[in-house]
Amino acid sequence: MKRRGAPYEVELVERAKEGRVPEALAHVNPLGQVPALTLPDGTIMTESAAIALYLADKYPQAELAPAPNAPERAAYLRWLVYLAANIYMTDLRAYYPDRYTSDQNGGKYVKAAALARMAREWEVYAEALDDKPFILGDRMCVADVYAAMLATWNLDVPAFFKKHPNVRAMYDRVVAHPAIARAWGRNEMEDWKN
Ligand SMILES: N[C@@H](CCC(=O)N[C@@H](CS)C(=O)NCC(=O)O)C(=O)O
Repeated sequence: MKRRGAPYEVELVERAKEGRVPEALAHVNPLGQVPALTLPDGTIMTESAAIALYLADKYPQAELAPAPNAPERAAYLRWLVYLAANIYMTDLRAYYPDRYTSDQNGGKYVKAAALARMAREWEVYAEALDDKPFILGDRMCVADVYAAMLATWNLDVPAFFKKHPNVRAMYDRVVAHPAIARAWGRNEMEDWKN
């Protein structure tokens, strides 16, 4: 049988307290953010989208990315970066609004604007997904895994899935993948099954 998995170790870290980087993370990511990946030669990678792109290319046998010359490659890069550069960043403004204003009372406005923006960004993604099983068509790629993760960060996930049943259907397909199910389980991700 073709070996798809690659060995890895998971290290869980404490969440950062506002303004304080947890010690375990300080030498790995000066911003105190997860995820971070340490490669066998000690190289440290941060930035979730870069890590996803790197791993998918490094382990092509997992078939989680179209090959560099495949016609779907442009859409693959576009949507993965779209998620990381837009929805993820808007999520951060919704979750950490006070970081994005120097006005003591400004957080609630940052959050409200972030939620409106996020709704629009998801509409664009849902429209691109359309009635396809995954963003590129029939085959899952790491952009789908990334989108499924971000879907669970909506403040009201059931309402979000109700509004975007096609994103929900994609989410269900992603979490049915055995490796994703394992990771979701380890992270104690809530089960959004009906
Ligand atoms: N651009 C980074 C953002 C990472 C990020 O914001 N991670 C959050 C968890 S979702 C975090 O560690 N937050 C703690 C903090 O910023 O203090 C990436 O894509 O990896």
